[in-house]
Amino acid sequence: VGCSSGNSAAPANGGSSAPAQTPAAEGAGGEVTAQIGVVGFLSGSGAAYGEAQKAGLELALGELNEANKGKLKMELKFEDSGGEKEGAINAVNKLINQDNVVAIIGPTLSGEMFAAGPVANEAEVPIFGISNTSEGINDIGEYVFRNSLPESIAIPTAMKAAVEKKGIKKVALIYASNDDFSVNGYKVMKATAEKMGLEITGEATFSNGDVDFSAQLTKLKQTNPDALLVSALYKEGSMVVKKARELGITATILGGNGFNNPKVFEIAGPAADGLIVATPFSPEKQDEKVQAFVKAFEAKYNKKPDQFAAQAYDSLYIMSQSLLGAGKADREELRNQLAQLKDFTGVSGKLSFDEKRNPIGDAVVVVAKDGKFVPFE
Ligand code: 1QQ
Repeated sequence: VGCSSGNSAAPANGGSSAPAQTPAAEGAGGEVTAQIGVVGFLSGSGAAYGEAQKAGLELALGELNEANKGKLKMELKFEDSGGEKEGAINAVNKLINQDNVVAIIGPTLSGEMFAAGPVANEAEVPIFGISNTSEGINDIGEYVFRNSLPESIAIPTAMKAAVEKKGIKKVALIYASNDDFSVNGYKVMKATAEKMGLEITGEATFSNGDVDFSAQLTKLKQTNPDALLVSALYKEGSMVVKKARELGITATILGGNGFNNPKVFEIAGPAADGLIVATPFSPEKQDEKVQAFVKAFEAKYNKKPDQFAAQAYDSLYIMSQSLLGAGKADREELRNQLAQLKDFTGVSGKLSFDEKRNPIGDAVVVVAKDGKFVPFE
């Protein structure tokens, strides 16, 4: 890269027999300082995801640094990926090679993790997804973790609930074909529909960045589905929902994780009403921990947290617990501690990892009503 910092990064693939670097030193009085990098979709069409994640992380950081005084001080270094694979790769490289972080949280999109995860994994730096819901994320390697509930769990939960309560028999699908997350969500929707014996009346695609969905939706309307399954990020997804209603599509609309952000109501307006989504987090949940989080979040930001803020918040608690377990800011120790995580209970529910470090957890099904998501019952 032409730039040599005093403190070189971990070897790219274990070629050297030198002991692993300790990215942050133990400070006076035994307090461990840990620099953690964050890669977020902080600008561009999905910036509300990154903003929610940043808010959740900063809230947790304040609470944890207070609680861990004298033992552990975490510092967050935010990098904006712009939602692009290239941006995510550059951010990960910078955090590892220049900032010498002990671990990375993010990036936001599955596609970004597929691109940047291998870079961190090769460098043996733990990388922790907080919103990557696609299949195959953990297959990148041993240093890759996530607490985000995969769509393969969330979507079937939502589809089963919707089919049961709405008597759905025929479905049409529409998705963004140039986004890894949206494509994966579509595959899960289709496989679930087939497994449930639903008839698929039609399929259509669009690209992220598109603003006109009339041709696709007009075609799908003619196939007369009982439900429209939408796999997209919030911007395009919300425009699809709005257009579908404008075109007189009355079918139940069901979406994936991309819809778990309040921007949906801003963009789709009243057309969002009735939209069904599965999420591991609901601010309405009558649970002490959840309500304490919602209250603290509202006090700091003057709005309710969404799913992205919740999983971000939980991730720093997991980092804190694992760093305290490691007793030092060491990448390999931290990785081992993360891998051992069992039965962590956060605001987005109970979390443990399967043998491939995939999160195991439950989804709740929510429905949009008057500008917010409420339990679907
Ligand atoms: C993924 C997602 C997106 C909705 C994150 C914003 O779940 O990319 O996996």
